[in-house]
Amino acid sequence: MTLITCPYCFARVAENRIAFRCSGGRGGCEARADEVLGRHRGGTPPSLPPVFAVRRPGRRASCPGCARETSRRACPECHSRLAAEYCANPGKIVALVGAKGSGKSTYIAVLLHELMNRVGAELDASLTPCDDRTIERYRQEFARPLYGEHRLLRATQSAVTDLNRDPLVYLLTRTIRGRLRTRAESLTLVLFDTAGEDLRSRDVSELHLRYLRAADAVIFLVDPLELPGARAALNGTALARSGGLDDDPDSDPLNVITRVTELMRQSGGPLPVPVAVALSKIDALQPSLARQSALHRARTPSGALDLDDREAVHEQVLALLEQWQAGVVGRYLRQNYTDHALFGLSALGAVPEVESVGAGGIRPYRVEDPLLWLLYRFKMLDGVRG
Ligand SMILES: Nc1nc2c(ncn2[C@@H]2O[C@H](COP(=O)(O)OP(=O)(O)OP(=O)(O)O)[C@@H](O)[C@H]2O)c(=O)[nH]1
Ligand SMILES: [Mg+2]
Ligand SMILES: [Zn+2]
Ligand SMILES: [Zn+2]
Repeated sequence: MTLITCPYCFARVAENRIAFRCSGGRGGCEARADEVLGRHRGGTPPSLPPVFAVRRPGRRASCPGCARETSRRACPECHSRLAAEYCANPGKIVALVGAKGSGKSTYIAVLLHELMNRVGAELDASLTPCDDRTIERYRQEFARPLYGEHRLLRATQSAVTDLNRDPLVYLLTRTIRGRLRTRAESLTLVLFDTAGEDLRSRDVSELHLRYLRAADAVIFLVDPLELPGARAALNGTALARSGGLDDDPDSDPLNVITRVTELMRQSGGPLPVPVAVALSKIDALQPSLARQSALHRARTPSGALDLDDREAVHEQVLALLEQWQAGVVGRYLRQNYTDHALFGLSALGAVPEVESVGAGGIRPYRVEDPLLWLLYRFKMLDGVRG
């Protein structure tokens, strides 16, 4: 029995329990308040034709109320619409977490933009939004301010005050040309743009918990400017901007990693989910890194994962953590995860101004690296040496 994880409420639903929503319209059932969807999204329940269960869900079902056929599938738990492509290919859920101000929202905006453009072309991959809200939210809250107006994104509202927090759901599909046949492989990217403060253990919501536990992979963003040991390497604006959260133990990178790990843990022993831990804002530290450092050179686009480059970056980040007296991060990961990798990246490519992107524009550096590694782990991308 195939289990599908609803990318909105993260309930695990057996394929034969997928519900349908009446298509409504003329001759169809009338719209009514959908309390279930209302409870999930918060606020006034939306007015929609009813959801019904069927004995054997196929591509279509006929509504018991009006006998009309419908192809609109819905999650039985939260009544969110489940796209046909999603049900056919439930893929993997990638969770993105990090402390307040670690750069999550900016990273989402830039990563998606890169996947739609440069990296998508390199990988022969397409990125398809799974629902209209994703299209709308990406445009309004991420692309327009950052790419349209070159403004930095505002701090994400906590889910406690902003109930309208659906994740962005995309299907990343790669065409993989084998020797015998060509196949398509998909990865569902469910990016839940959490506010840093929502991951504190005390007030973590049920939804966040389900999100973390449903994740097939995790990307942790760690802001190196919040690591006291890294500050010696900073100067100018970057130095002025660092340490803003010093008084807040919840923003300590290791605290966030530990807390999230404990939330995900459902039994003893190391966690099997692959975890990518990335130092964000690496641009601020580049001046202090040796010129021949792996974190100075760009990845060579090859449509595959360069394993030598991967190892070099991992070792370099490990060495930096040691140098900054933060070696405990590496040790913690080794003890608590069976599969982890370290990264250094920059969404913006340069230290920004107070409210806007720097004069050079957005020049992402290695933002795709964690995703390439995950694709490799999920056998959707080849690894090459040399
Ligand atoms: N130097 C540098 N700074 C960055 C980069 N990305 C983000 N920042 C800075 O970090 C700040 C916070 O970034 P956000 O993306 O809003 O961080 P967040 O993790 O979403 O924060 P919350 O929503 O409050 O949890 C931005 O306003 C920028 O000043 C980067 O690539 N380089
Ligand atoms: Mg944010
Ligand atoms: Zn659901
Ligand atoms: Zn009906």
